[in-house]
Amino acid sequence: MPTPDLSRLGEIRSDWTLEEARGVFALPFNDLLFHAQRVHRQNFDPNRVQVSTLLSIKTGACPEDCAYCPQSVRYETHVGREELLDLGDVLDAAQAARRNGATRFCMGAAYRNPKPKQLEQIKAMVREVRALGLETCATLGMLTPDQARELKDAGLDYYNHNLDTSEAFYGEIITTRTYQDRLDTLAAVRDAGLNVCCGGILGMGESDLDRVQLLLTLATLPQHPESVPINQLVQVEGTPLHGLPALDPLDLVRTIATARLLMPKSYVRLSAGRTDMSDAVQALCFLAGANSIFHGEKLLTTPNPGQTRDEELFARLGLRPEAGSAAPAA
Ligand code: SAM
Ligand code: DTB
Ligand code: SF4
Repeated sequence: MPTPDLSRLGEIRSDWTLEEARGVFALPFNDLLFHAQRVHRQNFDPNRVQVSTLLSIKTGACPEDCAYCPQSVRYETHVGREELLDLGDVLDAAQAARRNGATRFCMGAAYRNPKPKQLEQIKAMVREVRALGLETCATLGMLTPDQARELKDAGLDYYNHNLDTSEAFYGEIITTRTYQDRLDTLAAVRDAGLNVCCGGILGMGESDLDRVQLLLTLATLPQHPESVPINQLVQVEGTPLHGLPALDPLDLVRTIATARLLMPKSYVRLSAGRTDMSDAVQALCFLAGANSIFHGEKLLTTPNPGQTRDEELFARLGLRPEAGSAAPAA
């Protein structure tokens, strides 16, 4: 594997080649972490972590067949079918998130794509959550350009839509929508002026090359996503991916460091899977350039470490939550 030009690490580029990205990923571990931390410090306060809270506003019975997902209607899991939450319940959760120090509130729905009536209800949620002084994020499946613009007009700050893995491995995981469908939604979101949150999942049986190719696809978009969630697969009984060998934590760290180097100014979120990670692994992820997490007891339908464990982790590492950028409530 040729060594990449180390003097160029830190540049914001959308013209990375596969050879270069593979070279970064394959650097000796200490070199990789050194450069990732160096570039991280050029762009961010190394001791600040952005904190978001997730709420599942529509749970279960999703028509898609994503092999990792407990919410697919095709798999028998602990997740039942629920209706779209009422505005009042969403606002209660948003207020609690704000009290607990979150600066961004992300609303997730188990949809293939939102229908017009659902979008109207969700726009009202976005408006009201933003009025609380929280940044808003939504993940609702595929969007048309018009829907993306409507959400932007309602005050949405971020839209999360993951590529999940490389184009080559994608067909092993999802058959009900294409990689191009996902790229089209990302383009609609970007064109509407929304911030893009896009990443993937590790531990689904993908190779190192798949990991590099996912990051390369993200890093060669016309503009890097502002936020790149790296999820470790949460294995849920009843889903096809339950029972796979556990991810090697050093592969997770390596992937995060590569994301930091390919997309120096993007927030890299250590997303799902933290309940299965030791403090030491999470510390290495932060050293590698991760600077955002979800906090709270629950992700969408699976457990997350919770307030106490995260406060202890932050105290042990001298980390502090980042202040929010949304306008305070009038
Ligand atoms: N239904 C919408 C969609 O798929 O775009 C939005 C919600 S979906 C649950 C959001 C993301 O959560 C997925 O793209 C996937 O990356 C992640 N995810 C879902 N189940 C997961 C699991 N078991 N482990 C890790 N990440 C998971
Ligand atoms: C993302 O990349 N990870 C979050 C968020 N975006 C929506 C979701 C993780 C879901 C984990 C499985 C669950 O709790 O259902
Ligand atoms: Fe549905 Fe999203 Fe789960 Fe796929 S990841 S099954 S689209 S909720």
